[in-house]
Amino acid sequence: MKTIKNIDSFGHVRGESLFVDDIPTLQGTLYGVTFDSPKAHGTIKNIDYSKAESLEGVVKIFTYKDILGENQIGGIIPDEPLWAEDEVHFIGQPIAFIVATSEAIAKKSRALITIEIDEKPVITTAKEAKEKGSFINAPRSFKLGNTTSSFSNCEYIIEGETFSNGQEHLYLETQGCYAVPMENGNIKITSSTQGPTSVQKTVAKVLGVSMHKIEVDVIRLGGGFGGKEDQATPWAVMAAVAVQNLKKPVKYILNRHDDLRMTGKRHPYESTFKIGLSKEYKIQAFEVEFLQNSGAAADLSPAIAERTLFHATNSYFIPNVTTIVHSCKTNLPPNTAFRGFGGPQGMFVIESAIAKAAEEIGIDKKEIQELNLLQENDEFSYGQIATQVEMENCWTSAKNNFNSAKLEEEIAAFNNKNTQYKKGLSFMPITFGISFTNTPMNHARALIHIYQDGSVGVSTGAVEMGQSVNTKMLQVASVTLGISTTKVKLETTNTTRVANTSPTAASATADLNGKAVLKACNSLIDRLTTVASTLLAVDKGVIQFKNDMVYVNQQQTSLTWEKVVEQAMFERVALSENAHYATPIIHFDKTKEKGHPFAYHVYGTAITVVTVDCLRGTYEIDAVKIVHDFGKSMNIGIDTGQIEGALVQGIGWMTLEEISYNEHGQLLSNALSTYKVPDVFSAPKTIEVLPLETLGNEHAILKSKAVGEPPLMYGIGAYFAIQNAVKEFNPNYQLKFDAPFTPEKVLMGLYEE
Ligand code: MTE
Ligand code: LUZ
Ligand code: MOS
Repeated sequence: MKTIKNIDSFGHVRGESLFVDDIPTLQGTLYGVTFDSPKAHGTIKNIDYSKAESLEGVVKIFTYKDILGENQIGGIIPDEPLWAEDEVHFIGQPIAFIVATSEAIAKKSRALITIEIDEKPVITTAKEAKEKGSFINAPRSFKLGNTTSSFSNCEYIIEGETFSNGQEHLYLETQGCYAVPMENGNIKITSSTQGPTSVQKTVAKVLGVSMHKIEVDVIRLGGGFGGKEDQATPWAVMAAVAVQNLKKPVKYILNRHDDLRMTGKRHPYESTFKIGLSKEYKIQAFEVEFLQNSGAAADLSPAIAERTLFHATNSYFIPNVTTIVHSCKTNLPPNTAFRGFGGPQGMFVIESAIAKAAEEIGIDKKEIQELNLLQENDEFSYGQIATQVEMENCWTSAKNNFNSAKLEEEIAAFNNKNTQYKKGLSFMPITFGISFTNTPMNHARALIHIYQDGSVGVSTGAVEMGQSVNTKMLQVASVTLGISTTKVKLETTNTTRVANTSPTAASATADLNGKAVLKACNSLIDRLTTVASTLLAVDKGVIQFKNDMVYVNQQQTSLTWEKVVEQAMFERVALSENAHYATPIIHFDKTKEKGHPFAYHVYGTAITVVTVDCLRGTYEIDAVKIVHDFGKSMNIGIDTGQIEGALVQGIGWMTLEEISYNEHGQLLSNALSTYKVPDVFSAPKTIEVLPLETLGNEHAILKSKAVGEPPLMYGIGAYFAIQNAVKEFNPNYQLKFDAPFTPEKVLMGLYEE
């Protein structure tokens, strides 16, 4: 298929693309700022707004008392107020919303508010929460076979603990929205959200109005990465409450500090595992208990916990599995979706367990990995039978194409010669399920207009956030209609054109919305074929639309696309179509924790090579060589970009990015000086991506598999490659599974006794 560049790239490099803050403001626009809790847990004794309110330019300070509907924004569990009432549960919890004639005045006013809080004990870690019985909901557990009995048949049994820290999304565009009053109490909100319908629904609930009074429009996001799946909502609701009350436009863009302090991140996980292997190194049994640090409210934590269980065995077949996850309630901002959605946290534990087993048995980790790779018709712990499995293909192809045997020899030779520098290598296989794990969310719609001049407008429920989903939708429309890409325009994502959408998430956006676009275009083509067949006096069956022309029996005619559209208009044929797509074959029974939740899986293998400076503890990622199962990629440039971005994000999570809260629940890593994200210097020096040759999957759009999240987990390979290098230098080093593996920890490891 002919591929095209991301349709946004030109606008982006010229600074012409519009984000929320770029929308021209209307006269009389007001600006909001949040007053949030300075304490992580306690009862509010008193708040004095008098000085803040009397500042010139302050229009009104909103609190929960101004809410006409419900003070509730929890999506999965109703456990989160928009604004705190009597109690606060994390530093950064919104208490009031100051609306003023300028942002500067609103901020000045915020500093004049005084608050007295009766402090209560603060919990910051999942373990502490579990000890105190502080949970979001009941635990979930998946079981396959019988771990208890199978451990007794194991030759090797290894137990251990792991920790993986949170991760800040650091989307370039911070959270924000612009809410404008329309007639009859209607409100239009432009939001930087991955979930326009969630915003619409929650605004309606808090305002106490029907959903049809609220229109949400999304142009594009300057990145979301999961951070705007649920957590773009509160800011839009606050602005909407103010608009409802003041009948003036209200803009609210969070500055970076406010965003970092008030929003949740990837969930930190503390886990304990037990793994059992046979004499032949076959993994017989695996038990794991995951403690998810959910923060102070549910947000998406239950769904994220569930995906951790789905990916707890990563790319391996294990006949006896018992997994359990506790969503632990702590006094941190509610943690939320982040690329991989709990999957990476699960995979880090099984990779750690295999690494520890290999160390204790005295063999190479990769031997155990390779022996246990998922095969055709293997059963996952959740009951789905694996089909069209490409795991071993990816692994073998990586080994052969990148000549890993030679790489390993070179590394051994290097390590022999050098003392200050040591190299390490790792293999990281991935298997990621595509579909929202909550089956009812797997649907989408597209609304397509063919205008009478032959140009086309496409609306879907997909939100463009840099992943280039709009470009893919445009490709689907242009290929299916047989017209050039310049004739197709992607509209903004708007709840009045495409309603009841699932968020842009789970890597499934292009599949779900693309299938709807395909269906709508096929219906339109069917009608236009009838029109063309009359014009040309031929059978419908011999007609094809291609290259902006009509073809008969593969032969180009002189009939143009425009002429057919014009004739269709004349004949009063409908030139608009709305199509709905719902993923077939998927189902899941939560009472049994069994089913077939995923339309298909994405597979791949990464080989990572690193060099550690054993004097300083610093390291470089020399190369990451990946064989990835794209199916039949519809746009290899875009898909390779997704692999590179996700990989670097995954490496950042595993090596550099260290979220730090003190015991009072205060975020210490609250700026880019204290929170290190990968830059061009810490990114791998080379990234090679080799597409696996496969037939693709019929549930993927045009057989092009979902690509957004899976490659993040290649980054886990960096942790184990660094560990291997540390072991080369210090044979006394005891394996630790405590991510991120920062240069400080590497240095300690290099010199531990
Ligand atoms: N790529 C960019 N540039 N920006 C983003 O915010 N989000 C990721 C991924 N790739 C993201 C991105 C996440 S978390 C998901 S779920 C998918 O894109 C969502 O888009 P898709 O379903 O179209 O793959
Ligand atoms: N969001 C969600 C997700 O609601 N359900 C999911 O299964 C999911 N998976 C990945 C990312 N976001
Ligand atoms: Mo992605 S975590 O599904 O937004």
